[in-house]
Amino acid sequence: MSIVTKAIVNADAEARYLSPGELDRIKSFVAAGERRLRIAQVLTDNRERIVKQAGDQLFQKRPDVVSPGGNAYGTELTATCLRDLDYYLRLVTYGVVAGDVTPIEEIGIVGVREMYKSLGTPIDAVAAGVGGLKNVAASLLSAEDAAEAGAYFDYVVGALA
Ligand SMILES: CCC1=C(C)/C(=C/C2=NC(=C\c3[nH]c(/C=C4\NC(=O)[C@H](C)[C@H]4CC)c(C)c3CCC(=O)O)/C(CCC(=O)O)=C2C)NC1=O
Repeated sequence: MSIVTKAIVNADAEARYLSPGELDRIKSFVAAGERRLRIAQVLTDNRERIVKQAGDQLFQKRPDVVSPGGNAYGTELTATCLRDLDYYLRLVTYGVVAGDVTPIEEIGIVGVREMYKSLGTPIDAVAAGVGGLKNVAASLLSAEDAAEAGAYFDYVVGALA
């Protein structure tokens, strides 16, 4: 949910107009809109490269996951692992655009620990992979934009840690 939707839901629950504070927050949200869209555009345009480089970094750091017996061993499972990284990059673009982590949480965090546990996927390695996405993405963004995007990657890393 974006902060606009949230403010409206809250105000309507009390059948009232948006408060000055809510209008102020919406004003800054709108003012920063161009920046958020620019960030989402860069991440979207470079998604293949970001995922590929983050995957390479992860498999260097954690060779166990792509070694025999590893959860991502073999062409097919390695591709599934990279697909998961791509999922998280996509969810980060949703968060950036919404200015809110709720879409990331609802789509990609709720229930994910249990899921990875049942798949035998080392969740700390998934978190490390998302940390890699953050670093590669940062290299494509200005420092200010990287900091903004970084908050959403950090949210995912924290939720998986
Ligand atoms: C958009 C929200 C969303 C997420 C997050 C998601 C994750 C997700 N990852 C899965 C599998 C998997 N995920 C991985 C990922 C990895 N293994 C490792 O060792 C690495 C650390 C890591 C890559 C970074 C692997 C290898 C599988 C397949 C496991 C198997 O089939 O044995 C599966 C099981 C079904 C399938 O194979 O597609 C799901 C549902 N699906 C979704 O719809």
